[in-house]
Amino acid sequence: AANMPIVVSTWDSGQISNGAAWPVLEKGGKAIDAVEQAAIAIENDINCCVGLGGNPDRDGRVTLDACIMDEKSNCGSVAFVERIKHPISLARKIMETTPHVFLVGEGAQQFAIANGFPLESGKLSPDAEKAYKQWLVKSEYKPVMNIERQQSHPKGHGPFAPMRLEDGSFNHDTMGTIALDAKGDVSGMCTTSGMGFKMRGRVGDSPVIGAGLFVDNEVGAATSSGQGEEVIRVCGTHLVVEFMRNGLSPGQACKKAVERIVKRDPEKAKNFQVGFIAINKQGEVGAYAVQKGFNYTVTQKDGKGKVFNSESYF
Ligand code: SD4
Repeated sequence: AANMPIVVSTWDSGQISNGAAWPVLEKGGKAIDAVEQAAIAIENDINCCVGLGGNPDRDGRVTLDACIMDEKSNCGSVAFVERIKHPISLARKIMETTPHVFLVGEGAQQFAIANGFPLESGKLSPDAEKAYKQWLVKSEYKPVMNIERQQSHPKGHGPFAPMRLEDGSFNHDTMGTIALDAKGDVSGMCTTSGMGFKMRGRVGDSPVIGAGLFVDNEVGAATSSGQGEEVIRVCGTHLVVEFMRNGLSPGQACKKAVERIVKRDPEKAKNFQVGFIAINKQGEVGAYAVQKGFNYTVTQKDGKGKVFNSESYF
């Protein structure tokens, strides 16, 4: 029998998002509602990499990317959206009330306001303010490739620099959540403030259907974290789901997708991180990453989130 309901999120901060998703799933609720709650919880949390408290772009402005996808392949995305607290709910609103999938920037914000989403202040969180000031000191404002290549994430995140906490550690990253509900339906979400100190207007994989998130209710779902450009190139999560369709387990599928990414430029791959997580319709879970340090959180049965370390290529 299938192992359901079950919810899986990227990183150990998946405890927060799974913790909000589980009560929905436990009551027999829908996966799409569970993943939206997962996103809302992590967007409310003040951290480096998701929501309005996240790290800003080089101009000092926080710009958010998010997407959501349900069991009928309905999907909604927002990118480069400012001053809206819950981009995931905005993505869902686009999915449910417009003929479109993707709204960006000012247009996305305008749609949000028209639909009653409050316009937030745009002020950086104290941690993000500090991180931005630090970044300004060390970093020349020169929008060239790889300017960030000066500090690498202890978790193997790669050349971009997430925010350092008081104790010297880093808090978490892009949150992707995929869930299988009691009825056997799959949905997913992905939400992020993107790479810290990115070029203004830069959009990563997270809001791109088939890159940061893909759901196919015949097969399963996958989501990703890490250097978005590398994921977009191979339509990473779509690739993972197609590998599962062809018979691979979630873990094998994630591994094959990572190998595809590394193969393109093995030297370059030594210096970036990409991690995938996936579930199939049986409720089996898998993950794989380019670098060590990627982890993910699984919640099922007893409702307690369990953190697993992903295997990696290097
Ligand atoms: C991006 N994939 O914007 C995101 C960043 C990320 O953990 O995953 N950070 O490319």
